[in-house]
Amino acid sequence: MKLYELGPTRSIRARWMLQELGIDFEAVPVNLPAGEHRGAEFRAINPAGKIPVLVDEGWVLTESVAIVLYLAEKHPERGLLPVDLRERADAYRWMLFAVTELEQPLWRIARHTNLYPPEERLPADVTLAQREFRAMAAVLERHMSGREFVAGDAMSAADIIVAYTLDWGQTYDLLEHCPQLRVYLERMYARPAAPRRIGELLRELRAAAR
Ligand SMILES: N[C@@H](CCC(=O)N[C@@H](CS)C(=O)NCC(=O)O)C(=O)O
Repeated sequence: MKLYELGPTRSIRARWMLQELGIDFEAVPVNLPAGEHRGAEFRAINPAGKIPVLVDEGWVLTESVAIVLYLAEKHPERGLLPVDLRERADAYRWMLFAVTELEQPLWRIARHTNLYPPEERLPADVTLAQREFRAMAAVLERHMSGREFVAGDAMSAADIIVAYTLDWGQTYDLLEHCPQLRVYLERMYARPAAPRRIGELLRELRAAAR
């Protein structure tokens, strides 16, 4: 298998699942700061020009959550998706909550503080997005009361999606009001198969760009 990735990006979700499953894979770095993802060669693999991309025996899959689910379903014996219908539905619920309610405000913050050209950035949207992220994180904080994992009583694909997204929120200091989420995050990233933290990888990427 091949994973097109770059340090702190959403490709971490795919890497994390591969590492949890102990699957050997070829990591193909995509230099986003240099615009490699906009070139014809990469667009032939993913017309959206985004990472992660997984290639499994020549078959291409994009979208980080789809990749994580594909890998979990390809290895049912590893139990990374609950078998019970309602527990599985709960896992889907929190994955979708993470990518819609939590990730979208984070993506707005990233674009309006860093990614858009300075003249296109809207500082007012950063304030709104911070407020929306905090409100939705508080919902998850209440859900996690007394729980070790997001769905069911074992680690699942949902924990990978949620923990990565919370780590992203923490890089913007948006989890001060969520002590249980901070403990959960540390526990998830203490797993032997956990990837490196976004903050550390971002610092490395910025230092390399200087
Ligand atoms: N919904 C996609 C989002 C992928 C995405 O936006 N990846 C970013 C890095 S985190 C990217 O490749 N950005 C390049 C660009 O938008 O130009 C997923 O979850 O895989």
